[in-house]
Amino acid sequence: MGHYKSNLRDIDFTLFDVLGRDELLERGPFEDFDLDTVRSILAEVDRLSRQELAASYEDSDRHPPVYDPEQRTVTVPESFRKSYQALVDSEVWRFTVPPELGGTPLPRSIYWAIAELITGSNAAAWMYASGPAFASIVWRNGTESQKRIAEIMIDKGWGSTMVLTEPDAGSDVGAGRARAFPQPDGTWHIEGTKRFITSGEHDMTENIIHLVLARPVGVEGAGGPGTKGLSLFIVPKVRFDPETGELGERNGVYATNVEKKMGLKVSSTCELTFGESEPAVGYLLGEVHDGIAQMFQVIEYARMMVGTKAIATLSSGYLNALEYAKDRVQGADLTQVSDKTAPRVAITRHPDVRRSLMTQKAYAEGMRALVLYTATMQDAVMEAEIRGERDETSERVNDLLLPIVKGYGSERSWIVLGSESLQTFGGSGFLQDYPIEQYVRDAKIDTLYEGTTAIQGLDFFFRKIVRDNGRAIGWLSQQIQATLSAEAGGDTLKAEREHLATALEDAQGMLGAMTGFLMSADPSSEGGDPRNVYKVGQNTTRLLLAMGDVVVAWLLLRQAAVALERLDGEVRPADRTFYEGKVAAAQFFARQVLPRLTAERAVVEGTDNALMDLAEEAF
Ligand code: ST9
Ligand code: FAD
Repeated sequence: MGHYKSNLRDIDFTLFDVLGRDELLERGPFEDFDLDTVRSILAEVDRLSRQELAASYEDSDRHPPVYDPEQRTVTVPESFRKSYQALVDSEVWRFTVPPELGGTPLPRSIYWAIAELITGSNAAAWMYASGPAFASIVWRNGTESQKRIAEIMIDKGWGSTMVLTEPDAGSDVGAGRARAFPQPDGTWHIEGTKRFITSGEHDMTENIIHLVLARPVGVEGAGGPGTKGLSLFIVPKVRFDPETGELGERNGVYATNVEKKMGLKVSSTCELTFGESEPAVGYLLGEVHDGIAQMFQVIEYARMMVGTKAIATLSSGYLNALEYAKDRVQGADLTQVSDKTAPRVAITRHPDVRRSLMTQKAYAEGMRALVLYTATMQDAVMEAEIRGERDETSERVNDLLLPIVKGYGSERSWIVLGSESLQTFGGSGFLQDYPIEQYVRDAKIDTLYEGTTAIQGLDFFFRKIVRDNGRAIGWLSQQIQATLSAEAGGDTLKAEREHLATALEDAQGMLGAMTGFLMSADPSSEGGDPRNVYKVGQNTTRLLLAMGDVVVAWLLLRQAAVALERLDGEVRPADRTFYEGKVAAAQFFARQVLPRLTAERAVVEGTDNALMDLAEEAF
């Protein structure tokens, strides 16, 4: 058996029973898909994930890619190459790209369900195989001739990368120093060193298309300071005929180092040096200097992917822990603990193990619902786009939810994986005999790349709430309120609804206090002190995590209400326990997690600037 344990039952329940995604099928842009077809796609991706993709997970961790500093090449392990090829051969990439590039678009919610299965079993394979998704960005933003490059990228199965980070420009992308020099033939020469570039060099594709942020030099109206002065360039590893894709000379971009990492080792993380001894030729994407906005199209997708990966790992970690706990016999039942001859029981009988397992289940299933609910916003945006319209509410709500999926999803997943899933195995969790220690190592990166949690917190408060004038968060609060008003779950979930109502109030209280700090930081207002913005900054991550808990509790409650309806009718025994588990998870989360938000609110409301006044030497 491979390491990966999927939860197709819960994916199906969330997509169709709770979020009604079947209603999108057999009409409009999705007329070719009926429910049976979609279910069989999910089942096949599930099989692929548990088998071919999971097969190389352990081996490629123990035998990571090898960097040759002489040739500046990277060789990936054979086991991983097979998984990668199986993923490419499955052609799931067709669900990402527009029809013009050979795509067969599925609703985004189904797509992200597929992504859970693949990133949970082998996230690195997903990342190496993202060339077609990158091609769709080139297609969407490119000139006519660049659209041809997008087609070639797909036809030839080329790899691709997103290239932002530099040694002195991580979170602060705008500090980037890589430069782009215009050439008489319309191309650009890129110079500089980029760091930490995922899939930056490998031997699985004949070419790699790098999407590189660099600052144009000597161009009027472009190249200023900060992120707004950055432009986005298509820089191939090997130059090629833009009509036929036939490969030409090696371009002047090389992997000058490959990092040795804590986890996700098979994913090559490269230092890329541009234009060191020969020109690194690039093409300005879309011939417009709008680099950061173009790159954010990639980043938004990648943030969703990273959150999905984290949550997928937690789900498999939980199911591995559950299987172990059912088998592991240790100690007597607590009611018989003084009887030294009492029979030994499986650890699932111990109250603390049950607390731990239910914590894992509630977070894993609640955050799966968070990903899929967010994807329903993308469904609406996609449908509107296809009609030639815009659905601004769904766009805003999707934007609001993205830092929750990425920031909250990765933080909660990593903490619960380490403190609960691994802990369930006792000392065995620390060994390489089980996948869990690799999960903990592999999932840590999710709180770091694509914007650290702190960056997600800042994005959530300043951009997604304040700059949005509270529209998206107001809309979301109304949806939660509507569930409460409709008394979803009837008497059975009355106490849980009360906990949710209090938690929503607490989160709103936190937001209110932070908005107050922000207003009092305005120097033009009476007594305004700019340093009060520090009081906001001390709490942005706290607010993000609190709102994540509220949304997860709400979605668990909605799931439980549906489960209760099903339990009212005829159900098979396996379904009965599934639905009972859904109700139990919602109850557990509402009763044991949400009450903590009242304390978090008190912390926010009591914030002062003592932390910021303290001398650095006192730390
Ligand atoms: C990385 C990669 O870590 C790790 C995994 C690699 C996986 C690769 C495979 C993935 C596949 C991808 C395939 C893609 C295909 C897609 C297919 C689609 C079907 N939302 O606030 P300002 C923009 S990579 C949208 O002043 P600062 C916006 O244009 C490294 N846009 O920022 C804005 O202008 P305006 C990841 C946003 O103070 C402009 O930026 N590194 C958003 O100048 C300036 O905004 C990071 O993530 C947003 N949320 O700069 C860096 N925010 O305001 C983290 C900003 O006029 N750091 N824009 O609209 C940050 O995010 C910083 O906050 C900062 C600050 C750099 C934005
Ligand atoms: P720093 O920005 O130096 O942050 C250090 C600490 O300070 C963090 O805790 C951070 O939260 C905090 N901090 C920084 N600024 C602020 C602030 N304003 N407010 C509050 N706290 C702050 N980049 C790419 O371009 N392409 C890739 O493909 C890619 N893949 C990666 C793969 C791996 C394995 C790794 C490790 C990184 C990758 N990155 C990639 C880079 C990644 O996106 C950055 O590491 C990340 O954005 C953080 O930047 P940094 O490491 O420089 O940390």
